[in-house]
Amino acid sequence: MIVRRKWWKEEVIYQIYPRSFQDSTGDGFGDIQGIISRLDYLKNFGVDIIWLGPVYETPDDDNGYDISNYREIDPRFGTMADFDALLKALKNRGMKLIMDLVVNHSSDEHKWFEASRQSIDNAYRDYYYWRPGENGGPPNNWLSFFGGSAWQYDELTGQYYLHLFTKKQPDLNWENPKLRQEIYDIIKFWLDKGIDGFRMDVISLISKRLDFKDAEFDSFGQLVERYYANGPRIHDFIKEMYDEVLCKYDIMTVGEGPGITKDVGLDYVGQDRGELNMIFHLDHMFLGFGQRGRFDYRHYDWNDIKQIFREWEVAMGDSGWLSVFLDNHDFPRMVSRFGNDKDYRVESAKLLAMLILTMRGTPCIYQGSEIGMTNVEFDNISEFRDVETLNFHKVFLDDGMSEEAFLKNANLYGRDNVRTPMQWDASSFSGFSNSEPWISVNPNYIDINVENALEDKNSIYHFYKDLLDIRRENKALQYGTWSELESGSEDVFIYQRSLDDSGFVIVLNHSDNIIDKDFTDFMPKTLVLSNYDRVDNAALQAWECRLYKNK
Ligand code: ISL
Repeated sequence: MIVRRKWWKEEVIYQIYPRSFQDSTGDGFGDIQGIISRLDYLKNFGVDIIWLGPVYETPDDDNGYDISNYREIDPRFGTMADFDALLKALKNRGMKLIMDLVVNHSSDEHKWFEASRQSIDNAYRDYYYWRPGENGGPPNNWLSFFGGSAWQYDELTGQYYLHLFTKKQPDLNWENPKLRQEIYDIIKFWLDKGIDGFRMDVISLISKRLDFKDAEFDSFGQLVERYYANGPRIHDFIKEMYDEVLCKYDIMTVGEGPGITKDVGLDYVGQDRGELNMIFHLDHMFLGFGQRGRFDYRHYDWNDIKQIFREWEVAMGDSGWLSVFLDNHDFPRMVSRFGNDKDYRVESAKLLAMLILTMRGTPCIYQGSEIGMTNVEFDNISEFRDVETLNFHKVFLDDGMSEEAFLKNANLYGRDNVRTPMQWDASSFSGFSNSEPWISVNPNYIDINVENALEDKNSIYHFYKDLLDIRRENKALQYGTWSELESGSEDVFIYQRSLDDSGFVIVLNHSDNIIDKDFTDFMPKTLVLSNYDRVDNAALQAWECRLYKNK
């Protein structure tokens, strides 16, 4: 099979987390005008597609992933005129915009839900999942992603509603055709404005197993995979959305979702299925999650990471497509998690950059990773903002975990690690804002910031920029086949990308160890890029990465 050529396979995505990117009004909260003021930075960096996190009207229980009006911009981010200006400013620069589509659930303050809860026979009742209790408790034993039961009792009608996330995020009932039409209209509204596609939040969860049987599971991950994800009508719904609206535009879609395993991945993105263009699978993101999730750490190592990359490569074959990423707004900073942010921050951040920009798939770079931003360390629970961390703080402490142990886990794996303000310069509040931000700036902003990175020719930023240039100019890095080469060392990952007679070999020493081994005899001649000034053919330095080209 020939891999089809598409613009979204050739370009690179940059994820903006709006509240933490740039504040323009001085309220400590990032906004759309702030983003506009930084577009030249992004254009010059060399990314093509901006993924804008949710900026819709929201009560903000889960940082905008709880939407109360899908056709309005939340005033904290600006106005619709600001949004239109952003879109125009991007187009003027030859860049594209994709938005978050959050339609597994709405906010409980959405007018649909407000009507739905009024009475059992309300016209909107069936837009959500309402069920009577069982034996004086919730309808079944399902758990919410953010702690506690997935059902909330509502006194008004004496029934429970389903919420896989917080109780302020009731799940929408996709079985209802009227609801589906409303969603397609919302999609049309934004596409008609000229946006270039969507990142679809937890799209794997929109079809429910309607018997709502009690679940049997050993871990939260298993509960999601067996009972929440890939429900019986998932592909009917996605296909219908494609046929009714998506197929009419030249856009890209990327589906996010827990429970999209390598065995079912192609069902979402096989090139002739008429569903989605690519997925963000989360297998590598869930590494380290124990039975009870992210605050219950379980050991893993680089062999697990590599195995996931290999397996997905095979699973996608020539028909499917992935977006390749190592962090986003839900998981720790990649250099802190997969690199060594203490002794080899610069080297390991560059190695991780080389990995995401040379694997097969559309790379997605999360804001700040291009300057090697790290996890933050908070000493007190009052400094955390994320509803997931705050809810689980209560759950784990009630179950006997110590405050200290919980904080350790939250600092390791909590989502606030990636949500601290963008570090632009060494001025107060890191140039993000001129007043106290909604979440503290990471104190390392004095050293780690964009201004320093732009000045230093050896910075992580410039390394990314070089990789972006190389990827843009070489079709082999976009469409080339992927195959692994035997490295003979468990600390070294070697693979090649080939297209026609052009090819690259990538060598990554993902460890603190020096590897005394000569890899050059089976390497192509030209070393294109490395993260060390001097390359020693007889050894690989700690976190050394090299990109060779055959011509
Ligand atoms: O972060 C997680 C919980 O531990 C993930 O499982 C996460 O919930 C999952 O990746 C889905 O994330 C998306 O939907 C959530 C929202 O909180 C996340 O920010 C979003 O990316 C609910 O809308």
